[in-house]
Amino acid sequence: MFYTRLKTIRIVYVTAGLLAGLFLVSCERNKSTSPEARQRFEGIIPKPVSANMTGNTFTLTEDTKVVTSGSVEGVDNVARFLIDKLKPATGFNLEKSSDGKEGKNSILLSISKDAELGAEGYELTVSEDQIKITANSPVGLYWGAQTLRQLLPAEIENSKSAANASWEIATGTIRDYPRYSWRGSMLDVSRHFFGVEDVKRYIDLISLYKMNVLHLHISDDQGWRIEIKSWPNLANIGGRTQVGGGKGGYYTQEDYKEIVNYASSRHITIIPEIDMPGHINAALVSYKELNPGPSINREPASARPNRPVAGQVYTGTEVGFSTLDVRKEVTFKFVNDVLRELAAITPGPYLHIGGDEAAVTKKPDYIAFINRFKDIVKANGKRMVGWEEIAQGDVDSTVIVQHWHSQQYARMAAEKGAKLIFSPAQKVYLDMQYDSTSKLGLHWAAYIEVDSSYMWDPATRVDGIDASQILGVEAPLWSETVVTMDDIEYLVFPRLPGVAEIGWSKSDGRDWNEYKVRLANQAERWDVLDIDYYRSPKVPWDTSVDQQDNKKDTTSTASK
Ligand code: NGO
Repeated sequence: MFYTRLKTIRIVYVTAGLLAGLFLVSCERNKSTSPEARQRFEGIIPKPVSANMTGNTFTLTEDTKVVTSGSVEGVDNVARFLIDKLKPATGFNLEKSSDGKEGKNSILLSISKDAELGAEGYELTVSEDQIKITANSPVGLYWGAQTLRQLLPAEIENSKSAANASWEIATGTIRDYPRYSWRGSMLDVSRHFFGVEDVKRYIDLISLYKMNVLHLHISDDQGWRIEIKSWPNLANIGGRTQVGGGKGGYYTQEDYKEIVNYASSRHITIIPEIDMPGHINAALVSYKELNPGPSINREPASARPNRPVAGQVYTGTEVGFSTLDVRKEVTFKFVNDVLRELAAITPGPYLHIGGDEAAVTKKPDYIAFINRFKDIVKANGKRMVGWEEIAQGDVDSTVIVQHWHSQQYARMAAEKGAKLIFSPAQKVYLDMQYDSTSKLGLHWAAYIEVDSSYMWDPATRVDGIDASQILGVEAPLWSETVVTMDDIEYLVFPRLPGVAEIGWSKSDGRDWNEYKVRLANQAERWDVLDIDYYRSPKVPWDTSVDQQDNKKDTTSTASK
């Protein structure tokens, strides 16, 4: 009797214990979405096509596995990228498996067929015990992985030491694909030189916002920045200095290949620009025979004492004083050799020939130049890209014209059937000052605050251009006033994520007042990434849940 009662009590206890345990387990599994995880899910930049939360939480742990399925080349690289990105901050060395099994506590990457997602889109589904990213291609999976980064707490960006955070992600589904195929930025490494490590950091920063093009402006009046083996003085002499007279520098072809490979691992295409026939002084300094004959040098230098003299080392910032000579055959030997060597180390399909501000090139000569450049680029198996002035030449649907200043040239390019990319200086020149007090930058086009750089649309910017001719957007950073990586970051952030959103997200419903809150929430990520951003008064920086809860000191800036 006594024994039976004891047994009953024990059964009751055990059952109660089991039930309590089950309850706890189910509570843990059904942990509702925290305000922070919700804010991250709703705050993704660029804004996804659709994002719906289901109210629970997935927690990344050291036992989470990254699983790939299918044998498409490149999927494994995305898995590796994700594991490497998550490791420093979490301290987890996540196991990778390629058996495609959708186990519990896993991140599954798989290739699917989903026409709506197109070449770069992805679907990301988060449930309590699994994350699944599907896409038609590795690049789509990669953008899905970038979204996943933004869904995790900002501390995930700590690349130096393990951070103390609970790695929670809101459950739900995101379906996403870009509006434009060309979403880029340009870095001017000629006016001031930036080395390989700086360029890699720049690649990582633009990639976080799903940009897929990096245009490198590698030659200008002040400096030639790429080794050309058949014309060695270009780099050896032409690369010796920069604006302000600093020591300059150049990329060896091996350096350049390293940049190209790094970019390609981030699904970014490098577009090299040799600016011709103007902006060519560094080459004229390197090889005297490239200097124009007497018919071009119309004015003696004494007639314009304050203007730079072509053919002499130049460390100022004036433009439009140098040109190649269309009548010299050596000019075309030079152009052929340079573009041939560059094409050979550039896997991307484009070569940019510049073409802007050739103020001392006679118009018929200019047109003859552009037409010959086009043939040379084509003969090297590439597509020609050039600044909008090239619309004066025989541009056709194989040519890409980069609009920066003149609506007339943009329309001329469109009428001739060319494709266009949009870099309107008044909106997306990242070298423009934010306002008259900005510590860096120029203002010839405009002062561009963050709201202004976000509030425009490529489809309506220039009348009379068919939407099908617009490939996308590119935000250039010219470096006349930009000397260090911190300088780059100050001008680029917080404007660049907005340009990325203009390129990626649909325009319906795009609204500054909604966007500025998402932008503000990125700031804690930038702090962890050590980005020296400009704390614009237009952005409500203290809207993050964390900052509201803890009443953090919002007066301290991110300045290093
Ligand atoms: C212009 C000019 C560049 C300057 C830049 C400064 C173009 C296409 N050409 O843009 O040489 O560096 O402005 O904002």
